[in-house]
Amino acid sequence: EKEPVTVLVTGAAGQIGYAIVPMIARGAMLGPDQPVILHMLDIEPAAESLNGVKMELIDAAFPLLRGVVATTDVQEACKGVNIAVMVGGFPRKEGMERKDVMSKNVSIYKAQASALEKNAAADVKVLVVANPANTNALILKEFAPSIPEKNITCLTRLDHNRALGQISEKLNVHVGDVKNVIIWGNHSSTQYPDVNHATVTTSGGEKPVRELVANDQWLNTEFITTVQQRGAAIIKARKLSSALSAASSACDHIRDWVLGTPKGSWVSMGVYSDGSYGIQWSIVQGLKIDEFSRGKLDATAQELIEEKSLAHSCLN
Ligand code: NAX
Repeated sequence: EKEPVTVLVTGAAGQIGYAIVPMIARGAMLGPDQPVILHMLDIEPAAESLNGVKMELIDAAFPLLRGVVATTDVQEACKGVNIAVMVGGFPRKEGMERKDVMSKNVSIYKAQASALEKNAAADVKVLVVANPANTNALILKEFAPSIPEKNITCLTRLDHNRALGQISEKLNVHVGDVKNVIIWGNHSSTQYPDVNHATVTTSGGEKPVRELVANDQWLNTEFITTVQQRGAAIIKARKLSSALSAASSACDHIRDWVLGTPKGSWVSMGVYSDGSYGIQWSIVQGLKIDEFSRGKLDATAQELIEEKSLAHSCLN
């Protein structure tokens, strides 16, 4: 039998936390034969509720679950962690300036970076979910210099999956037959969901999405804005932000990172872009970028650069 893998979920008493811990305990993240130990972190005001989640995990009697730690101590939470899913953060509340939210999250991610660096396994794989996800991941990287930067990523898989879902609905094909969409840039409304390389597996072989949709107007406007604004649409409908889809996509992200993607297919992850290749994931090279795409890529890149300088100004 395999040795258990220790998975940390921060913000585990929150919505996404509540949705993701049973997925992890059932093997949706690391496979049906991989035992896991769950570490759940939240803050003091949520301690009782966090303990309730632990009680439910015990009650669900998951055979793969070999231990549960529920704590408000970040050092204890990070001890021996192999996979860290960072969901905890300070949400933007009505009337708050972007800079205020940034400042709160920058200090959380700075502190948690040090705790991970000190206590986690040397090869810990980190996935940041909490917003601003890309910038929180950048701060985490800067304050955990001993963790390889290839091991620090953020979630853009939800946007990727949303794009697959929209194509599948539009063409009335199975979502599992759609692949190779790309999400470029920030996990925000400037992100660019790109279908220029996406395909659908049909009985007649693999066909480009652009050919099957045969409606560039829809692909270049409504499709893009639907994916960009999907988070807001969920909030409007549910009065709560995406949780089950975020949790499921976070499991997909880690699963494909640890176990790999099938030959000929790729997925979207927020990664530190240094242009180089590595052993775990690699950036797909050589894709043709047309002028329309170029403009969208530049806009979202510009936003990330602005966020980075805002985050750094919060550190002073
Ligand atoms: P909730 O507010 O339900 O849960 C957040 C939890 O984090 C709370 O229990 C809170 O007590 C805890 N927390 C706050 N500060 C903490 C700290 N310093 N250490 C540990 N825990 C702390 O939010 P939820 O809906 O679960 O969303 C969590 C985060 O995911 C938010 O930042 C949200 O914006 C972000 N999202 C990111 C997505 C992505 O695709 N990257 C999509 C979904 C989601 O909106």
